[in-house]
Amino acid sequence: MQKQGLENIRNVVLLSHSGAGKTSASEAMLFTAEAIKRLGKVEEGTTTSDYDPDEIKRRISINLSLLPCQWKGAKINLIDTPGYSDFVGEVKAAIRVAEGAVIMVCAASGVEVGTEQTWSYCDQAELPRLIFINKMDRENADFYKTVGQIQSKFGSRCLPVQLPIGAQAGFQGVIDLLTMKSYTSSEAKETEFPSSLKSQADSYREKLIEAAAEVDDKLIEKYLEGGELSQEELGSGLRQAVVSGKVVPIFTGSALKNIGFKPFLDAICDFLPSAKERKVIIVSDSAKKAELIEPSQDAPLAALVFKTSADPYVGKLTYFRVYTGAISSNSQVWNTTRKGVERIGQLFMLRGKTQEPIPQLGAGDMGAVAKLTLTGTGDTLGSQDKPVKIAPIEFPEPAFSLAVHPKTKTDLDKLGAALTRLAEEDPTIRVRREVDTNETILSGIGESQLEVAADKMQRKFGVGVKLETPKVPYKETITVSAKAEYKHKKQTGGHGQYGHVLLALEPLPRGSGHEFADKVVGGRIPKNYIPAVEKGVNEAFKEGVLAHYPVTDLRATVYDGSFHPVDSSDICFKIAGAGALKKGLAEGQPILLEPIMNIKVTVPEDFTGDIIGDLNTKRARVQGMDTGGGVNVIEAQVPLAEILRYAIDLKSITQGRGNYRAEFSHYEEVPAHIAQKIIAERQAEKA
Ligand SMILES: Nc1nc2c(ncn2[C@@H]2O[C@H](COP(=O)(O)OP(=O)(O)OP(=O)(O)O)[C@@H](O)[C@H]2O)c(=O)[nH]1
Ligand SMILES: [Mg+2]
Repeated sequence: MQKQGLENIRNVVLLSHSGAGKTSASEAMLFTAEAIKRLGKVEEGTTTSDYDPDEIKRRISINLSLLPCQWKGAKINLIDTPGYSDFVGEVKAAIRVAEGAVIMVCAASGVEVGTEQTWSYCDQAELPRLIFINKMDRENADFYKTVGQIQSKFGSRCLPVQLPIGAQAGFQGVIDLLTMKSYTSSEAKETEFPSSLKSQADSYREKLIEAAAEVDDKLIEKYLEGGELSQEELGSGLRQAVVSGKVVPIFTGSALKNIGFKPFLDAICDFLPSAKERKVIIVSDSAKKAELIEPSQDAPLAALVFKTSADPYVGKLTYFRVYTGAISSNSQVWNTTRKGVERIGQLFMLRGKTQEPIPQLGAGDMGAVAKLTLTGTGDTLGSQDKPVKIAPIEFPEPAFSLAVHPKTKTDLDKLGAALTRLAEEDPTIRVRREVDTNETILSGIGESQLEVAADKMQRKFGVGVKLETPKVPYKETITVSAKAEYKHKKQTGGHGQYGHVLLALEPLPRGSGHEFADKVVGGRIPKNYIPAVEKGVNEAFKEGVLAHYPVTDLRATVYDGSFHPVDSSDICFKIAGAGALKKGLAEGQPILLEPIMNIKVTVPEDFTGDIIGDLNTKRARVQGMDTGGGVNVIEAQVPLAEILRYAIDLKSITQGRGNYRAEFSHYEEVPAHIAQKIIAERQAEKA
């Protein structure tokens, strides 16, 4: 692969809802650019991008893939991303290291929720973009209807630069409105212009010329005076318009039939910004503020790590994008995020699973290196002399959790290490231990993502796990003060057993936890036995009398008792302490407590009624609502037990347009009719 200057590199992310054809289109582009010899198919599991066994099995992309190719002297680093919303972390990482985006839209199904979502990510990142209307060969494919949808959702700045020749089974090729040339067949041979499309093409071309002229004072003057813009002027005007986001050109074709990709690769080179044209935000420790730096070859190294994966052959593989300077094989760099030296072994240029060893990677380019020890996703690799830190990638917070149960004892032993690596690979996955329920909780964006994670644990790390809905950490407490007495007395042959304890229990406010106090006077229980009583009480706090849940929010005071000079011992007083507490709990009109969460649901306005209606069925108390920009943020308090699968409910109510965050607020009494059910289930479980 030849060495590239910054201005000859295009880092381009492919985005869309699942199934629009990103992976197929990237395969067609690699084939057209002769980077691969055989055109693979998603259906057959043979594409360059979807090489992972989990991707082949499910026929969807799960990971971002780097797919470089050479086109007209430029190096294009295509980055294919998953369209399924659970894998949004990969999309965010890919967007961060690209200068331009291609949004794929299916000619038959049109603009979908996922299309709007990726569009808004591009807006947030201010990413110049091209639209490709794919699947023109498919039944029901309708270019003009799709263009209409695109324009009504994303504005009139979206303008066709191509028109299709034919549609569905009759789809043959495309007309380029800039050059007024037409291309048919997968070889993209230039053919005679179809005369039937002439007047339509002229009118679309006119709109394009006007939009291109508008970005440049000289061009608009010429245009308004009725002058013809030259081919060059038209191209450069359009480029400016695309780079500044004033125009989003629409292309079309068929990935399956490999039609339309030659002119599309041209367009990527001609219209999308080069690696030189997009500044990167850096944060400096000293100044404590963000600044922008320009990509440049002649500066110390600054490279952003945007992905970490566990490769079956080389081990941990770190993907990075160089912004300034260069990075060489067999060298040392400074990890400016973690402030430590990192040894760099062999660098690779990746194309799907292919790893081509390379000596160096320069500014603007991206690649990977194996076996870094210190470095994680989001870190900057740089130089110690001039340690710049690139602003890290912002990943969405996990919103869906499942409990992980190892299948066997061997699986249990390997579980911790596997989970650590899983979280290292996917920044949207978190692992934590829930002490109250004694479960390991795996959190992420959605159910499919966690299922894939479980498959991956089995395949990559040899750890078998079952995923289950997490248990709710219920607690128990009492509602009235109570007194209880317990005498542990046994006379068996020689040495007997004797411990006698009187406890007073009183409820404490929510969130107080449990306390133990000693008010024994006159040595009725000798001081040296009090710690044993406390131990017994504390142990009994671990399991309440209603449903074996931990006891909280009460004080147990030992105020009287008696002892035997020979038969008493620590163990006897421990038993008596525990026994007294159990009796007292039963006397104190015990209740079940459940965790209440503060939840913030962000949805487009139209869904507000449905969301509130649904929350009401979940015993929620809506506390308030923030409106603005067509989006409502609903705040509510809701029992954790009701929102264990809320990510799934929310997705189905809003077709994926909503998101939410929940955090623990406090414990509250479980309503009696629900408590009865929980107690019955728990007792059945214990039996
Ligand atoms: N008829 C037709 N089918 C296509 C075309 N492009 C892709 N497909 C099919 O559509 C399905 C999805 O294609 P993919 O390339 O996997 O789509 P994707 O956008 O990568 O999907 P995700 O990875 O899930 O986001 C596959 O069955 C493809 O064979 C096309 O141009 N025409
Ligand atoms: Mg794909």
